[in-house]
Amino acid sequence: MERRLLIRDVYAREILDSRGNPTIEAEVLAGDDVVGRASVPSGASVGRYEAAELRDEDERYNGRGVEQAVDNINSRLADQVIGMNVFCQEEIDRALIRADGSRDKRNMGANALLAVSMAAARAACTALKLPLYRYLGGVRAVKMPVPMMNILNGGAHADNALDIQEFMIVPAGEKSFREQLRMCAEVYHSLKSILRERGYSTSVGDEGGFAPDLKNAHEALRMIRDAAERAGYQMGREIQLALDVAASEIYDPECHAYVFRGEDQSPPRTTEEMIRYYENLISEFPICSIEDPLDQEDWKGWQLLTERIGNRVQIVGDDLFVTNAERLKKGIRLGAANAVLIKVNQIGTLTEAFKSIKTAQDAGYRTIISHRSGETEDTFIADIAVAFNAGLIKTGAPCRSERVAKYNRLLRIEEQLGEPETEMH
Ligand code: 2PG
Ligand code: MG
Repeated sequence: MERRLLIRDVYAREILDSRGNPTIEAEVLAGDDVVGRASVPSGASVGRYEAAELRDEDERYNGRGVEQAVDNINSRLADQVIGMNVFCQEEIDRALIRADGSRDKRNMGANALLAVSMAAARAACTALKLPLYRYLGGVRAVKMPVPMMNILNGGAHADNALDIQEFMIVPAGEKSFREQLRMCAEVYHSLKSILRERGYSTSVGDEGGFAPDLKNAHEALRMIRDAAERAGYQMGREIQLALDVAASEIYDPECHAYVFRGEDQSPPRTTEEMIRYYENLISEFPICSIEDPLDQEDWKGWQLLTERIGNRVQIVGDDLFVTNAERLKKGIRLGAANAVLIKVNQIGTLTEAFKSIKTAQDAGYRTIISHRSGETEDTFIADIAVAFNAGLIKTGAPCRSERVAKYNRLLRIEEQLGEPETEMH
């Protein structure tokens, strides 16, 4: 017989995220006394095709308040899901999508839908006395993700002149998550001393990585290479590099070119020149992954880039796919990218995000579960990464508690799993 526990109440409130902007926290009450709570993150470099966040756009919080979205939960969405079985995640998500009725969830707000979707899953796993990853992934949840740790911030996440948004380190080889985390944190600390010695600022950006005023990507990558070596690691063999270019942010549709504003001497680059730029970068540095190397509309460019370097480097679609299974299917058909970034708030419900993970895995695309630059203390994504054997997680530097909370959650999960498999690079 199917197990049933009915949703009795739903309540949402406005809280703050790690940038001091409002976001939503929701609670779902199932049965008499089971409460699941979850909060939603928010991005700064937002893809054009993401589901729509509802913001009040009034005088509170510079227009970023979420009172309307909170209200939508407490009245309209609550009405829809009260009385539903909390273990039927798909049905709950379908009801939320129906209640919104728009293509991009602008009516109720994707932030409102997601808060309820996540809080329902939390209530369900709490009722079953299961960890969230076990509830979501069942007996197949066995693999710890490898961290892609963003230790140097630029672009929309920092006030420096670096055009590339994220410079990440990725531990290579078969090691426990605990070991991988230690390696990354050690490199992070040695990067801090190197920056200090060379007279650069060691203040941090939105994701906890340093945000020094470096000239360009080469300088940033050299600095990280020095840091890894000083920490005692062999660059390329033990630690690899990864980039999130967030290229839609630097693409100028008027001149059909990419403008590197921080590099005063560099003329705008065409798609072909960008591809050559990446070919040079990967021949100089052990870069294993490049996210959003080109604009979110440039499908042809993505195809060409994947053809040219996709056999050597992981090419990750973030703004390109926006965790949307339909866009991802198009990419798979075209051979654009070979990996997808999964951000639950880009699509607005858990069921849809899980569908994108499955679509990617069925097609042999890699999956990276990702935070947003605006986060909360909620560690939900750590559990998603394990539940779906995603292989990789992107959740910032080992600094700022909203980032570290996810790493610490993974340390606990690893203990519970005993001797889990890890992804090899
Ligand atoms: C990204 C993310 C997270 P944001 O571009 O991958 O690192 O940034 O949340 O600002 O979109
Ligand atoms: Mg990105």
